[in-house]
Amino acid sequence: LTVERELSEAISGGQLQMHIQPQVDRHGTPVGGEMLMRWTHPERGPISPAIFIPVAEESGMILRLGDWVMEQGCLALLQLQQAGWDIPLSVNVSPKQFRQVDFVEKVKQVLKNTGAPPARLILEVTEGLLIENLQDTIARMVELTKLGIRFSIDDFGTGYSSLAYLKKLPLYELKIDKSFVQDTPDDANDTAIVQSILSMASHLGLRVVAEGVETREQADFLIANGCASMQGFLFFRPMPLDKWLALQKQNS
Ligand code: G
Ligand code: G
Ligand code: MN
Ligand code: NA
Repeated sequence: LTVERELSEAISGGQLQMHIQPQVDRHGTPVGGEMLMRWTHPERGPISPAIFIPVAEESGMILRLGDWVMEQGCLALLQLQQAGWDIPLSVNVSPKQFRQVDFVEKVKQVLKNTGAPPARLILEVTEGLLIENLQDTIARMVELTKLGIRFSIDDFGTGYSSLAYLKKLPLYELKIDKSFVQDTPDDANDTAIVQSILSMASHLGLRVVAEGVETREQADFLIANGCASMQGFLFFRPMPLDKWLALQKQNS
């Protein structure tokens, strides 16, 4: 309950911030970005979303956080567009958030209120979403896809769901989890797993983003195996949107 109250204060007290982590293509050119939540507690300092998201998910606070994140994502998308950056932005959606009865309606509403372009919005969902109520999940995804929104499977390969969903869902992208990328190209098993994901995605017509790319060797390996996009500390760390916009201005 304490965390719940603290998170509630965090939202109203401006302690939460959205950062952007740019994604790059094989040439290092930014082609998109993921919005990541950051919480700076007035006394305790920065608290990782890896800690507070699961708590928020457990307590139901994720619904309020999720609404806020979706709105911030749409506002960021608008800001990027206005700065001449017509690139897609990815927003994380937690399973509980997606399963709200009025989720589709809420997304439509925030798009309408902000005027953000739905065709530039990518929603990242995890495999955990796909374990229950698959028919309902498909129906919602189809409805949102009709608006132009695209779907990405985050942390691909770490969940417990079957591969059958890959042909049932209207997907645009897979994100290879950083735990697989981390030990490439040295670890033979991880190398084989990453190559297999890239090959399968290519045959299924899905875009792939590799996450957690930290070394040049990892990037070269991914590029050599046809990975279209990469995200990781080698290229950019998550940063405030303003910082990113200023960087772009400088380089243009
Ligand atoms: O940014 P970082 O790597 O510390 O994030 C840790 C975890 O928190 C990741 O699993 C990430 O997906 C999750 N996360 C970060 N921002 C958000 C968000 O806005 N919404 C949701 N649902 N999860 C987020
Ligand atoms: O689960 P999700 O993919 O949404 O979370 C992305 C998380 O990965 C974010 O918390 C982000 O801060 C983190 N991250 C991004 N790039 C790197 C990286 O190169 N190395 C590591 N270890 N983490 C990264
Ligand atoms: Mn993500
Ligand atoms: Na991930």
